[in-house]
Amino acid sequence: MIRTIDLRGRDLAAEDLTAIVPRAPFDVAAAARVVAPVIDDVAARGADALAEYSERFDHVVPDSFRVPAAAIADAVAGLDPELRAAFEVAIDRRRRVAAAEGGDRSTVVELAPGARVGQRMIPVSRVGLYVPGGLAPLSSSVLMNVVPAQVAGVDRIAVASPPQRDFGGLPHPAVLAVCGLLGVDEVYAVGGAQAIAMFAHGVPGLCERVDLVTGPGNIYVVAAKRLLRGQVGIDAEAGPTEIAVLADDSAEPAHVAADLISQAEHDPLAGAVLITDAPALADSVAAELESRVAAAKHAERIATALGGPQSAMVLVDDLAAGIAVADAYAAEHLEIQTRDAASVAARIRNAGAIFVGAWSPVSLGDYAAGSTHVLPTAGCACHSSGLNVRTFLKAVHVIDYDRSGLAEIADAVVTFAEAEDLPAHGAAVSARFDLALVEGARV
Ligand code: HSO
Ligand code: ZN
Repeated sequence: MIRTIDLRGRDLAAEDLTAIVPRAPFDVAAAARVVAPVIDDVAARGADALAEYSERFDHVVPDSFRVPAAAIADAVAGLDPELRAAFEVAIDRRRRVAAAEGGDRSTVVELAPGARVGQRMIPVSRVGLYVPGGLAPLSSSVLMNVVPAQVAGVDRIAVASPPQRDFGGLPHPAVLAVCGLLGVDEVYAVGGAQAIAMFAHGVPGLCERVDLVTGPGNIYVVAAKRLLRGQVGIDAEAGPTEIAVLADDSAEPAHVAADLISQAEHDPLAGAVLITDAPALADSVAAELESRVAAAKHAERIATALGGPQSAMVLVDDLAAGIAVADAYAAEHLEIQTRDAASVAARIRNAGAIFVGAWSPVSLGDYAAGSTHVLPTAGCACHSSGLNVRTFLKAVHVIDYDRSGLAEIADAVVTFAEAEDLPAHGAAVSARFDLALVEGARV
């Protein structure tokens, strides 16, 4: 079901390791051609266009795109107590971790007497958070988006999630319930590219435009984000989910198989990769996969994901080679199931999130570890971070020089500006001192 790629005995330094395990085809450019007219239409016709696309794509038109406060309150009131407790512990843990993510909010460096440069971290004022409906409406994504925005100090938070035909055109009740528990009252029953267009352009009489859009979504949501980036801030282009497991012969095959399956469950395009220096472990994991997939509720989706070119068991000579492969793959989620897992984890450079040892499965992080599950996919972990408090903060430099501070550096600015043939730049500095000379003062 899952293919094996044998890298043993090969000179990995001579290979392009990023090509070893490809991602599933995910043609955002093609999707962008489909959604471009949708975006233009929402910009031109507002709520009328939303109704048309809701009918076409979600097969239901909500009575009101803005979810009434009573529907959110009802969703909270109707929560099963056990589910409510699970939501609450997950929110609490994510909040406690988020509290440490903003870093030192403001700094000032005094470079010379009278020459200060500060950095103020200022929250974005208004954000639009997208929560997918799709194969499974992800109520956990509500808290993964909202909590860091709240901790950052964002004033106005709007959430959009597709209307569900089974729930009278409202978003899934679990999505509404988490909004309610978090105190978010601006919620829209709008999905897909239309939702991103609504956030980016605003819809008169319904939704004011936002400054930043975050959150995962299907390929049409990703395409809309790509097209609207610049008009609105965008967190990332999230592709299908991925898991890589770096394991040695100390790993428990049943656990490795269960973890690979857990992410394959999301999507036929999901990637599941085992990297190991223990061929016997790979054999046992393959056997476990056979039996576990057959018994899984979403067996077909899982089998497609595991059988796709984006999934593989990669055999390597040793853990150093395994680390090189894992770094090149730059998984959204990377589990380390080896002896001394913490020190192996410390040697990883590229992963969206690292799950250390036998007791830290990815699905813990999906819900309740306290970490984010909105993570870079498709190898973007080599340059990007998961959604966190800093996503919602802007760093603003504050330049505060006095006369003597500017005088001390004036020559450097004038010289630099002349070298760029931009003498008016230099003059903006020297003019201040020319004037001072006229007044009889010296620099
Ligand atoms: N694994 C997904 C997040 C998720 N899993 C939500 C379950 N619910 C992407 O990181
Ligand atoms: Zn998941």
